[in-house]
Amino acid sequence: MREIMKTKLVWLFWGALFSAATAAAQTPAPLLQNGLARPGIWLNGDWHYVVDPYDEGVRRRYPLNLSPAASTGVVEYDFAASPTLHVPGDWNTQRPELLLYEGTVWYEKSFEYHPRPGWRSFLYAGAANYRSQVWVNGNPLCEHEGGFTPFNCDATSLLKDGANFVVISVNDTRHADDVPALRTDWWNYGGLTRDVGIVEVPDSFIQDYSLQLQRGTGNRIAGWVRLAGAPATNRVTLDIPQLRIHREIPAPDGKATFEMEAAGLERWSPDDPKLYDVTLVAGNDRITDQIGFRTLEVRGTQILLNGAPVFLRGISLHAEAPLRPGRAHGDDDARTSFEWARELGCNFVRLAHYPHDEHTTRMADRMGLLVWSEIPLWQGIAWTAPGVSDKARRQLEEMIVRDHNRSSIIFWSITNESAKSAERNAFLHELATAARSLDGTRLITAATNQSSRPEPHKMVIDDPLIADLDVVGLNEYIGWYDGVPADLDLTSWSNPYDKPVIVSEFGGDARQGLHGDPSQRWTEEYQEDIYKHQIAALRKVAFIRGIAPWILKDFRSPRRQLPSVQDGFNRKGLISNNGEKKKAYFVLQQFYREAARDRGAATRSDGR
Ligand code: GCB
Repeated sequence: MREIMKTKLVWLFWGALFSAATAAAQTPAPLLQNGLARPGIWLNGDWHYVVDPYDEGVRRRYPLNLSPAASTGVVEYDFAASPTLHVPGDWNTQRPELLLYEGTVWYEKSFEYHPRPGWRSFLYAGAANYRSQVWVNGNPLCEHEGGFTPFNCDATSLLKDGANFVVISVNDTRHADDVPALRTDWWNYGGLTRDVGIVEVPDSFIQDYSLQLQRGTGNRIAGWVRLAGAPATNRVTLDIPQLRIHREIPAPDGKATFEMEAAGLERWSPDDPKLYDVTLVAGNDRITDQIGFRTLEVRGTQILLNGAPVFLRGISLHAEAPLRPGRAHGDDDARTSFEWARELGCNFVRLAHYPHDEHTTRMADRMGLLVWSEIPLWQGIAWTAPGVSDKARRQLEEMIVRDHNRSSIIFWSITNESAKSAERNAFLHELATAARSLDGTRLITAATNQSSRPEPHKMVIDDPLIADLDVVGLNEYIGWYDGVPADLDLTSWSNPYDKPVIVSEFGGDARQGLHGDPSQRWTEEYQEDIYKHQIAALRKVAFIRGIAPWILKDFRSPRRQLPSVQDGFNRKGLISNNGEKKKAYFVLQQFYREAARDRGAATRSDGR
């Protein structure tokens, strides 16, 4: 009896100590620019996991990764004997019993590691949906919220030479005051959905940098480099060998700023996605990136890319893996989806409804696709609930910091289809201001579905949010949720704002292989008919600068349950979830061929 009491006391003691340590978990360190290209080790591969629907893992000391055989007390878990999940990857599509699971899953990885003396080691995660907590060798390291952006935490003091282990709990429970909120139209794929690894930098290191063409010039490169860590150096070397640029730049107080003539510079464009190798050296730190240079501006209702008007031949995409079920990640998924988009004739992709992974935006740079990137501030946000604006702001910042050197990205989008209200307008005004102060060089947009109808077939774009935007994204579903395709022939459109408009969504569902009369919903012919009418109607609207129909591929959505038609998928894809093209794909392809022949500058012949 006394022995049992003693054991209980020891466990209580450890429990209290452990909870105190857990409470000490930190917010992540500032994001390292270009973490994917840093030295270190990837921890991708098989991780042991334990499902924890009752959220008992902390109390049961999962972070300590105890071995039941070697422990004196009762230990009711054993990572080493548990099954594995592949990282990166969602848990839903790896185990049938987890398809609909929403809650906590604990991941564990044991590995050999040899820290470099005088260097720092950051635990990096490309994304963990939605909340995650990280422990290294049983010690709390950091926690992160937001399912689509990367984070890194300084683990130098916790990693040992030799055997190490990392435990990460990931919880994807939805809450009304999260971003996104309770309801979306996509699958809530949980887990460590993107790369996880250890990224190494010297004690004094390059934290972040920005290089792009100076506003108003076509060949002057301007930028900055920010240093962090031990203040060992006060200079930065910049090399762009192909432009014969080699500069030593002073970095007083850890920041170097520069601008320089770049004679002979070839500008990045979808037709010629030229990237330059850029190398930065500061003390012992050295990083190389591939960066393109282009100009971007708005003039009235025109968007100018490298000084010339551009028409955006777009398509919307979810980060849904193209050729297998589940969340997309990595170069291969990005390449396949973008090859489909290119074959369709696109020069533009709307990456909906959250930041896609860094492999995707880097692939867009390489393949020459212009990008709309957005945060998941989708319908139904609790605008006034405490903490929501901080959550949105953090995701916006993480998206912009990660990708502010990607020449492909032209739009930061701050919301999708949020209903008008004074609270929403104030919230989004702050967010647009924040986006501009983080990156004053790209255009701020949002997708609105708020139009008014003074007469049945008169559509007037009407949303106070537009005052804060550079470019208007307009979602409309005439022919699907709203009337029938022939209504498009009668619709007149008006834009009271002197700003470019992109039709950021239109479309309708079709089950691939289901054929019938064009009047029969869910058939390929009905969807094809919507596209024919949409294109004919939009050709006539002078202020439209591009379209991004909804959507490239069918995607999983829990609210799409019509048997034999939807079966858990939103069927608005131009390509089925098995990779087969539907008839509407070819209608859009034909339109894009014609638009590209006009050099993409116009949908009509009046020089718009
Ligand atoms: C929309 C949303 C998008 C949905 C789509 C649909 O307006 O922006 O997220 O998936 O409609 O299919 O209903």
